[in-house]
Amino acid sequence: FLSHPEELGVVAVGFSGGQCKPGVDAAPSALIESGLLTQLREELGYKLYGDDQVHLYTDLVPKDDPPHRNMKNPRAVSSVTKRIADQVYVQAKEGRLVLTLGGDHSIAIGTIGGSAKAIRERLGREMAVIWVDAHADINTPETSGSGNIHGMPVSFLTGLAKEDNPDFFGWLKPENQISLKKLVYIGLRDVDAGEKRILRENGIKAFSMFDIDRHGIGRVMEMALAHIGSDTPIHLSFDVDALDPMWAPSTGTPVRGGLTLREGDYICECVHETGSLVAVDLVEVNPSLAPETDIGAHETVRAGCSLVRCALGESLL
Ligand code: 5AB
Ligand code: MN
Ligand code: MN
Ligand code: MN
Repeated sequence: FLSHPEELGVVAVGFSGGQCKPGVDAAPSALIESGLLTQLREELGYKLYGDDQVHLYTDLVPKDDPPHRNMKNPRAVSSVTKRIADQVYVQAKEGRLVLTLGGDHSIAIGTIGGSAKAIRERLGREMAVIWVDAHADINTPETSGSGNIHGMPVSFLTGLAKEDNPDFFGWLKPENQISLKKLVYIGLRDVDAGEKRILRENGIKAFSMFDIDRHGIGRVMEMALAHIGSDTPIHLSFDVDALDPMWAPSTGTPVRGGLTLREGDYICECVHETGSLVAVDLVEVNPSLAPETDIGAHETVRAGCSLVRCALGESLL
């Protein structure tokens, strides 16, 4: 699905407005300083495109941003994700694989919004999304208990949450959205009651930690990819909190009982192996949240780099 498989469009987004804990905005710089982009260039042979800088988008954050429909920082998140959608779209429209380094998971409104539109225009096809996360991030503004938009991106991206005002995600048009049938979750273990109802009522495909324990990650990946169907472009959105806090403690909403680093890497390898990957997000690394020692932050950044390298083909012999 890529016209230039060796070209990688990189979007680095230091944005934290989709939740309340500062620090997740420092993740792209931490990942880059630890050598991620150099490895992709020198070891994996990618040609890198996009801006070299990490975008903080402070110009898009209004001084006054009161809640709207219970959402916190709604204007900031809406205008930043709109800008991200444009950036990702430009790279994806060129036929490049797009890597976005977040940032909190609200940025996926932009990354998926941008790649879904480019894939539709370029290939005339609907893209699938593999959402790897401890959480389902499918609250509507009304079901959300926290008001944090990083728990809502999937509801806006699938049209479950509706809003016409362009200041509050009304800029998302059908071409930016994805079908609930083409969405697959892996790693779920902390899903709100309202989200469980949404998953059930819409028949959304989800592999929880229970399914991974029962079938093993190998079988789960077979089933997940079978659900999507071969020959479908895939956007992989990986929340580092899908990993167990043993491997990724520095994240805003850690949940015990998660994936091992090896299971996370395996998910990324399987997606790469399909040859259908068109975009990858790595989100929710927060280097300032390092329980006990600063080994935590270092290990989490290292885990994030490993996931990205696997998704981009490092393990191919
Ligand atoms: B993350 C929670 N469901 O809506 C909510 O880290 C947590 O992007 C959301 O997966 C976690 O606030 C968002 C309780
Ligand atoms: Mn080119
Ligand atoms: Mn998430
Ligand atoms: Mn999460």
